[in-house]
Amino acid sequence: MRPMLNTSKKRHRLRIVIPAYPAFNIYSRIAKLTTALGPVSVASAARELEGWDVEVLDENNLGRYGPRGPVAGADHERLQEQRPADVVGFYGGLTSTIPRLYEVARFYKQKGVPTIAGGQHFVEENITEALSSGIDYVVKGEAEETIKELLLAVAEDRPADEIPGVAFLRNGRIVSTPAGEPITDFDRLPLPDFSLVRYARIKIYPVGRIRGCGMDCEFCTVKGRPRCASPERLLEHISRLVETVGARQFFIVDDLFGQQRDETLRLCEMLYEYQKEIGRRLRITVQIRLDKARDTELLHAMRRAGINTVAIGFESPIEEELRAMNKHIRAEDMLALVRTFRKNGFLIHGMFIFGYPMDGNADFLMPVEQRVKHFRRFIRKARIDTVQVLLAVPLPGTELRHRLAEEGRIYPTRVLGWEYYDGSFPLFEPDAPLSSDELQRSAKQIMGHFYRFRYMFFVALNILSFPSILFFLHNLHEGWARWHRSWRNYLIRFGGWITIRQWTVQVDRDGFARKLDEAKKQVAQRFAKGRHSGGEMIRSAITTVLPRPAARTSDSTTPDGTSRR
Ligand code: B12
Ligand code: SF4
Repeated sequence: MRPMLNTSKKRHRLRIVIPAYPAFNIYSRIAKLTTALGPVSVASAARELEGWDVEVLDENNLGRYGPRGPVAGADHERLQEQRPADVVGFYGGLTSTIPRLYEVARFYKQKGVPTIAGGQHFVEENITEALSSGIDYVVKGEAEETIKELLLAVAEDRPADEIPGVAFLRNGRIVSTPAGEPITDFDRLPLPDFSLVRYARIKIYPVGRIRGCGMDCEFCTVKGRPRCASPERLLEHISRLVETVGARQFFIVDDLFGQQRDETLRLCEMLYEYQKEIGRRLRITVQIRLDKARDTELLHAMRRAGINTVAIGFESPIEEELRAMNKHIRAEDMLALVRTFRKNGFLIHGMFIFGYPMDGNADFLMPVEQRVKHFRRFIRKARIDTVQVLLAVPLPGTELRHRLAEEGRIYPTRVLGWEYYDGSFPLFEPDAPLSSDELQRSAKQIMGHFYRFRYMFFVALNILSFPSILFFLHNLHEGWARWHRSWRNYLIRFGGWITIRQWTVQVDRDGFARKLDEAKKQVAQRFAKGRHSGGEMIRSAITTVLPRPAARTSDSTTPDGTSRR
């Protein structure tokens, strides 16, 4: 039976839920200061439909008034009493939040509310799982157009067969329609409206201009030819946020800033002129490839535009690993390139992957201690301001996941569920001579060396040394910039130490070590049975494993926010 709406109502309400992170992790703090752009874009498009009210509920950012559950997430029971939703959408952009997403979806489905999910987790191989976990419709890919057609179909009790890029069940069988064309004319879409995110207190606004990335890194889910909106549209979005809600900080979420070079230069100039006009500096973060350091004109334009932080995926200082990732950069060039960013005054956030798995045929053996040394030496020499060292995540839909599954190395998701897919946990059998415990310990060790308690004293010393900026009387701006950079970095490094401690306590409590042992045992048994040949192995690791809620959601929360642990 098709899920139906109450047709006697004059207006309907769509609520889009951004599910809570499964546990405290290094992004938990930032999640309280921002929100996700994708669901806001979808909500803004849906609001154009006549007769629909739309809201977004970010469980990671409930602000002061959000109805919290006793432990984490929102209290959906209360929300449904106060302001019943007629359809509920779910943001499945982060695989680690999927168990929570399914729990909340089941809650709404039990109440007879139709549920729709979208986001990067929902690739073909996960559709069966979604449709048996409380989701009525899965939207594959971009949803600004699809959501409107789907809501109309649900409201009019029409089948969704004609709508491109959706999947649903009919008589127990999956109907999956072919994907629609990727969006290229962004001017047709409304600007994402963050006022739809009820309760959230947003300090860092995610905005974007380009979707897709021309590169092809093995571990990444972002694929496809880049498609660009105009610089005018992005400036309009930024200026609207500055002028209506006093926004000052922005994260341009484009995966590779600087694509479409001439238009990027034009955007930078427009941003510069705008800030001059309003007499305020904005703080903008972008994600960029290291090799853009070779483009001096671009770097200058970026600085003038108020881009003060660059997030760079260095991934690894080890040549063989870069090759396996398909990263198209040479380890020996990396130090010189990162120094160029630094010299140009950018704050640098370095993103690394520790212990990247080689192709089965690769003949590369490096002991863990040596790897740690490589990483530490590189981070020190590059003088990166902040770092994240994560483990490789075999994300659904990536070549990495397919390769590892084919080699029979992925730990079963029944034991180590999606909630562990946030980069902090080993999720597959690593290359010899590494072990998964070592891998996790070593990544933490590199982070632990960077973020230390002693930086608290450095913060204090830094405050005392403030008058030293007078040595820069000839250039007070430069003096202030230097002082501020070290003060900020020490503070973050001390804060990072607290984060790592909190994370460690939580992981110990969760009993991850026990689950990891079980997962390793199961992979070893598979090998012993010789089941790792070809297709069968791929199926057992990739294809949807129908969820068993109790095992899956052991460390997440119930829809009313109470802990299951
Ligand atoms: C900004 C960002 C972050 C931010 C905020 C994340 C957030 N969104 O809440 C921060 C810095 C916190 C972050 C952290 C991490 N991130 Co991140 N991040 C991004 C980034 C760069 C941009 C997201 C974005 O705004 N996209 C633009 C919007 C318009 O696209 P979209 O979100 O896909 O939305 C469209 C559709 O998906 C769909 N849709 C979206 N919502 C909904 C809702 C409904 C109801 C429907 C029907 C459809 C729908 O329609 C939208 C519009 O067309 C993406 C890369 C990317 N290009 O998407 C990675 C990405 C989302 N991150 C990723 C990852 C892996 C991580 C980390 C684990 C770190 C890491 N190892 O890289 C952590 C996760 C922390 C955790 N708790 O698990 C992966 C996620 C893949 C996955 N399956 O999980 C991505 C895709 C990048 C990648 N390398 O592949 N990230
Ligand atoms: S990791 Fe970055 S550069 Fe590589 S494919 Fe993904 S978005 Fe593009």
